[in-house]
Amino acid sequence: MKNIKKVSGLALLVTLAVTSSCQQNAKKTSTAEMADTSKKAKYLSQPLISEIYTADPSAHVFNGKIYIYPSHDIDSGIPENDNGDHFAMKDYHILSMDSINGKVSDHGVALSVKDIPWAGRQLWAPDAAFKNGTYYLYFPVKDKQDVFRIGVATAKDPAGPFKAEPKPIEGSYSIDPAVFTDADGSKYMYFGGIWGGQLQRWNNGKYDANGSKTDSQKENEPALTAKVAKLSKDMLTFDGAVKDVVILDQNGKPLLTKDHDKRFFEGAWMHKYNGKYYFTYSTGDTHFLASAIGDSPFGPFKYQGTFMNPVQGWTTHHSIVEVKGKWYIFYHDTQLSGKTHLRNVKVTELTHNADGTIALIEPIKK
Ligand code: FUB
Repeated sequence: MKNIKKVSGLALLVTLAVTSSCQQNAKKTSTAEMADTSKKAKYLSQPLISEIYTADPSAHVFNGKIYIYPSHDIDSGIPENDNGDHFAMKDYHILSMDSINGKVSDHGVALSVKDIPWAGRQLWAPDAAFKNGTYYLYFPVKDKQDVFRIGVATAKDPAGPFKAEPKPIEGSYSIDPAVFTDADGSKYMYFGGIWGGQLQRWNNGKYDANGSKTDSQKENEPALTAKVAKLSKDMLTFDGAVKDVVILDQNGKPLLTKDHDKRFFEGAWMHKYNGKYYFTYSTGDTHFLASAIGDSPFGPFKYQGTFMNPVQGWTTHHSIVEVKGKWYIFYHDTQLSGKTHLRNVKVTELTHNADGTIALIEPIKK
């Protein structure tokens, strides 16, 4: 009995000790959880995946499923600069979801820089399109002379793997291709980006390797702008000339370089709503997403204002897609890493106002 009592006493002590330490742990855990929850609560939406870093999400519905074509961010150790050298991505992973809030699948490597015969470095923001049983992945990458060009790769499955064509698309340059399919099946590619995207170094189809690193020299001139080209029936070439995407202000005058919080920087996208063409883009160094509306895929487009305020991170890059009668915007921020070059993709609903403008999205709750 004595022994039993002793053991019971010891057991009681151990139980008390364990209980109190458990309570402390429980307390700690719940505090940590609360902190985590409150951090999460400040964001409008949560990262779609956290196993790899992803950015620049171009979303499409293929065969009733949502496919996302993002950049795959990696930590290359290259210091940050205005050329964007720190964005040293080497491959693409394609993501898919059965529904907007559904499970996200990562389909693994769909295309690697080492398998693109003409490529040098930096696989940046891609997009995809479908025609006659083939999926086309359009991607910007620097060639072996360190000049951004746009390439195309094909696959029979929307998730790849994709096989790259031996050469870049003739007449293509700069970054961020976005392919829009109109109601009649015609396809148009919007592309271009200033600063690290090199658009300011192109003049009349010629590249100046010693050209400016930014657009800031021409403050009172019409701003540099995105380019648009119709895609040929073969989806591998441009059909006709590359044109400027002209964005006019409320007085019908082109936006100027000094309109830093309005002018095109990079990340073009096109969607059609109620018969109008919505050209949307990033203002880059001022960190907004802006929209301009036109009556033709070639424009001109009338500037409407900004519709997304700055995200956490240097800037965002988006796509807009209709899924089962609702509109969504896919975008990225740096919630997971807190680092400019290690981003994560997200999605949230997008609303068109009664007057046709896009309702303002606040990615960080106030
Ligand atoms: O991901 C690299 C570059 O950053 C993209 O091409 C730009 O749009 C910006 O998101």
